[in-house]
Amino acid sequence: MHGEADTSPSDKRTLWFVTQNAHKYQEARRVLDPFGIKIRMLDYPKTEIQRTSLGEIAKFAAEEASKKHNRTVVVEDSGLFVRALKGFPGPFSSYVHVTIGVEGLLRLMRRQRRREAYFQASLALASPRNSCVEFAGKVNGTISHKSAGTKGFGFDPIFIPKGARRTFAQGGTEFKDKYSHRAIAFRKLALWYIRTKPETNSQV
Ligand code: ITT
Repeated sequence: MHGEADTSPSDKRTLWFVTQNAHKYQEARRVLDPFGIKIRMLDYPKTEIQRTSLGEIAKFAAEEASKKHNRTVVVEDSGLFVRALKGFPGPFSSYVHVTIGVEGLLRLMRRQRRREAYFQASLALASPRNSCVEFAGKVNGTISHKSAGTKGFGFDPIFIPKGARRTFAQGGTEFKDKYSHRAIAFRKLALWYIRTKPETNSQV
């Protein structure tokens, strides 16, 4: 599963999601589809400034990418914030996943009885002419004691959303879309988009 072919910037009826993470893209697409909003993947590395605020990281990257590609783009920055680790890995989640991974995080949590954590997603929608619009989504939950499940990506095998008994990786797509930080943020974007652009699929 990889990025769809890039097309010309003159494709004005599309929101372009700048991401190299095909899972993120598929999740966004599933949420936006019922709203009739078309999204495509722009498989290009976003610039990640060193900040602790996911919103600031997403905004900077979106504004830069919209100018560079001369089109309306969406950027998402997300992360897992673990209470017992004082919010770690937070904005460093991608790096931590690639380095110590799920098992490494479980090791850091070995003696912790308090296992609360949350995922957050910050979205920034930018176009070359208009100012940036931001949306956020958050899901509270706990870190499991063992990795469980094979679906999804990243820290899905160790995150149990509040009110559920399964990890995101055990639950699969419908379960993920019901609870996830990303689904919440993209639903907010969709409602804004429809309200602001009654004729969906028109350019932002
Ligand atoms: P792009 O920057 O190309 O969009 P990325 O995966 O590097 O892709 P981020 O920089 O926003 O995206 O990193 C967020 C990391 O947080 C991600 O790589 C996962 O390790 C973790 N993460 C975020 N959302 C997640 C989710 O829904 N399920 C599991 N892990 C998630």
